[in-house]
Amino acid sequence: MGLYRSGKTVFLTSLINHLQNHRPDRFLLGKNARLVFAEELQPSLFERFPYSQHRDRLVTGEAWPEKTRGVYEYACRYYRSDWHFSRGELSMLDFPGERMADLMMVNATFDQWSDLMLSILRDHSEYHEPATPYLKLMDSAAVTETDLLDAYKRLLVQCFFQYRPVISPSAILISPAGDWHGEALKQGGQALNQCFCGLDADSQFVPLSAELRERYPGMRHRFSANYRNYRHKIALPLATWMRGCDALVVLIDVTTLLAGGEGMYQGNRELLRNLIDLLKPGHGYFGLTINTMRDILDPLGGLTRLTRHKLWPAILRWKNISKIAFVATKADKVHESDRDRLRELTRDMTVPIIAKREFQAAQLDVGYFACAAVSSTRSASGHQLQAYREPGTDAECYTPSHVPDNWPQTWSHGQFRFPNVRPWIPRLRDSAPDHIELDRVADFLMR
Ligand SMILES: Nc1nc2c(ncn2[C@@H]2O[C@H](COP(=O)(O)OP(=O)(O)OP(=O)(O)O)[C@@H](O)[C@H]2O)c(=O)[nH]1
Ligand SMILES: [Mg+2]
Repeated sequence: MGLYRSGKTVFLTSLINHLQNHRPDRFLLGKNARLVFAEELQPSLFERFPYSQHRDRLVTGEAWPEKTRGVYEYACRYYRSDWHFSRGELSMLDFPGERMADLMMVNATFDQWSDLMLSILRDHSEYHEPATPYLKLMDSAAVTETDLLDAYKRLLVQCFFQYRPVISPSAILISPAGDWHGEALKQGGQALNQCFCGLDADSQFVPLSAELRERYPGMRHRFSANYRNYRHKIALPLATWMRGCDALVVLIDVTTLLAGGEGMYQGNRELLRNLIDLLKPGHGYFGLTINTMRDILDPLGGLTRLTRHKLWPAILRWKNISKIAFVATKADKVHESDRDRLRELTRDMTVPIIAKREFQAAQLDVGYFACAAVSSTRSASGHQLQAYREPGTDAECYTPSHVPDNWPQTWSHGQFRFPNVRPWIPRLRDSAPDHIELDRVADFLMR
């Protein structure tokens, strides 16, 4: 998982390219194991991930993949030279990063979601400025549904302009049918009239304070019903899939967080904290910790306890997220001498979020990586990077910012610069791109 533009689609495309055409000298797995790709499998729940389309666009258009607008799954079967009696099956998901904000709906009723959204808007300084008109409107003597919808839409659009990630319902940016409104919103004009806070124009909802919920029970009732439909259609399928995963890869674009300023960092971290709380990595169904599971399943007397245990049907279906990889993406946008720092910043940002879970669940493996799925620069002397231009022309040279040792106490938008570059990828489809540490991430996940 990762926010919009964090690099999910590029990550998956490059990973699939390497798995389908594995070369141990370029993609190290285990102790030099060879992976043999057997076949692509039918996705279980979502549409098929358009791998070839993304791979071709990288080469022929020399352009990065288009923004993802739907939920896509890629599944395959493979063999490994260091496994003699088994084969592996891998299933991975790609989705629009904007949908991450809706995952907060998963365990919440409309009232609870309202309280959570309003507490983020009130208590987190990075939302104060865009949220003030909406919060003031809720405190006024009389409000109408239209006024609230209008003000909340404007608040979400301001958050989008200021790169704040908690924009929910995300349908305001990507409709349930997959129409991306971001570009039109940037142009201004009438675009906002075509964007809805819900499944469609007649099914909208916005968070209501406890006081408004009491004062306007009709409004609360309508919004609750619209919220439930939205949650069911948009948030639940994604969350259910994620909760059934063995491993979670959290992509964090540290270069963009540095370039975007401290508000962007804080917003991202808060959202990540909420999502980790929701997915409860290291816990099985019903929130049992792995320690409890192990105790119940202990071979000395565990079986007796298991048969007596009320939850045994659930335990037999037990699945949980037992690995998390926190991955700083686009590591090729920083000079090679700075890449360890990129990994350390990712660690500093996420350790406080995951530490409690690691402590409670003895079998939660956490890894930290600085990775580029399609490494598109070459580091040169004098802290310079060479970026790919066109075949036959000289590579362009530029100097990116230095990555700091620690997250600064305060920093502003534009203080750090890590320019975007074009993808540098072999034209031959079965030749996978250069990468940085993508194999380490894969090895961690597929071990
Ligand atoms: N230099 C470099 N840039 C990358 C890499 N991966 C992603 N990018 C840049 O990041 C942008 C976004 O990458 P995507 O993979 O489309 O991001 P996403 O997380 O799928 O975004 P959404 O579909 O909006 O959720 C790309 O258009 C590139 O500009 C990488 O490995 N190296
Ligand atoms: Mg994408």
